[in-house]
Amino acid sequence: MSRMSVSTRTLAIAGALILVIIIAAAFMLQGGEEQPPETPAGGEEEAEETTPREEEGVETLTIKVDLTEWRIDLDTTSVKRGTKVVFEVVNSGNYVHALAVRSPGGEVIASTPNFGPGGSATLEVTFEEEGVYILYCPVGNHANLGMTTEFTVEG
Ligand SMILES: [Cu+2]
Repeated sequence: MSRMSVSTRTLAIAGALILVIIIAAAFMLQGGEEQPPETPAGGEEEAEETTPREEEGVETLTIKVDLTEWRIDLDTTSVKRGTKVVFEVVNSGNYVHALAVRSPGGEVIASTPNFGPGGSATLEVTFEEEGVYILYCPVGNHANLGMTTEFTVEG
């Protein structure tokens, strides 16, 4: 009886061990599969591309213009096509003057009002067309007296 008993107990223990191992293995397998895939919260907020907007590539350039008898002096005499120019015009002469801009096609595309000695005016022109423009004083015969100068727009 005692032999049988030992044998039975051994079997029971062995069976229990095997069961434990199987259960343990099952848990381990399950545990390995159950690892939740990490969903990074930061994945949604994609960095917005902050490329500085150069609006249509328009460049602005300030050019000083001096009007006197009988000449026009510019501190810059050429720009690239598409440039927006702000002419800061000063009358340093003794007569009333003004500044006008004539396109290569002969059209007057911009002009300041007439203004007196010591006065100043601002004229904004965006030069879309390539070519040689004329800047001149439209007052009286001032242009004929010398108040005229070329202004080049390069392509
Ligand atoms: Cu003039």
